[in-house]
Amino acid sequence: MKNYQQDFDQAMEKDISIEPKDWMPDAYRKTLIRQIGQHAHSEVIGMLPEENWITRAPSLKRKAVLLAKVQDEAGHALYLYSAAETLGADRDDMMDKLIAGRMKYSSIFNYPTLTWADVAAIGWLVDGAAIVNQVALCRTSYGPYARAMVRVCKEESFHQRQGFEAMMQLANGTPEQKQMAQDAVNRFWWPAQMMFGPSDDNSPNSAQSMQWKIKLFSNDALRQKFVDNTVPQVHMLGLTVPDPDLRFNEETGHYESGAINWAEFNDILAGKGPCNHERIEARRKAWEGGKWVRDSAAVYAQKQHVEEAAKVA
Ligand code: FAQ
Repeated sequence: MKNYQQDFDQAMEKDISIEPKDWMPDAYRKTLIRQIGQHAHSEVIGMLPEENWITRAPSLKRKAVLLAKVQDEAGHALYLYSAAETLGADRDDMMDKLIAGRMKYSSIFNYPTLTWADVAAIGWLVDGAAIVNQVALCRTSYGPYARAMVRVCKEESFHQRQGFEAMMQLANGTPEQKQMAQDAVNRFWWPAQMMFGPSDDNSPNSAQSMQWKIKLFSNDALRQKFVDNTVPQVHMLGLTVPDPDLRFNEETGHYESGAINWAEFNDILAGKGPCNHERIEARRKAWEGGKWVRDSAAVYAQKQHVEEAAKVA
């Protein structure tokens, strides 16, 4: 008799990706739906703080770039919802759970974008952090998720560069513009680090997800990579890192950061961040407002199906 668990374990050992029709443990499927669903929701909610600036971008060029970026994020959500559907998840159900607060999205999108520099900081720091996490996910064990990440990473790297370039222009501008850039770094530096999740000794899902090769690196390892990549970029801009305890360790070749404010992170996860309510409300309105479009598309698809079936008969 076929031993499904053994085949799965061997695939894990040999780094053979798991595909939708392969047998997989229920808990593996559940964990993937949780993570991919949260990731998809983050892309959708992540459009809101940026969309807020489309009408106020400082030039036509900036507006065109921002529009393209926000559209890319919608595309990422579509790949990710589709990947979750290959595991048997239902898109409407995932959306209902998001709106009811029973599925999470990234903590970072509960902060407001107060100035244009915040939009630049999102492109540079938030997409920068997302890339560090997602490059690792290009080799995650579930095939459809890994393949979606390859394309997402290409687009995110364009986002990161445009954010850095927008930041560079501000940092090299008037003293007021430079101050605006510094204020944005001050606001987004720590929240960007929190995107990687709780510290390793406080991350309930990591051990199992690493055993299943869903996660290839721990939360802290990826956070460290982000800090090592980004501190020199802050300095290159002539700005400062808002961490008085930051120091470079010559022996390890890594930056050592000060303590993260985990109480702030936990508050955000508990729905008590500055924009939690506003973000979910915006999503609820869009979801309810778009119902007639989804219903019409479903009726049209059904009609096409009946007509095709009649032709075959
Ligand atoms: N925010 O045990 P762990 C982007 C939750 S994409 C909210 O360590 P895990 C693109 C976690 O779900 C950004 N919740 O969990 C863009 C779990 O709760 P649960 C999104 C968080 O899954 C840019 C609990 O805490 N990227 O930005 C967060 O092993 C610009 C315990 O944590 C992804 O989703 C958080 N930051 O590791 C778009 C990447 N961290 O579910 C627009 C894929 C943790 O048990 C504009 N996801 N939690 O109730 C992952 O790699 C992982 O899910 C982690 C968390 C690393 C986020």
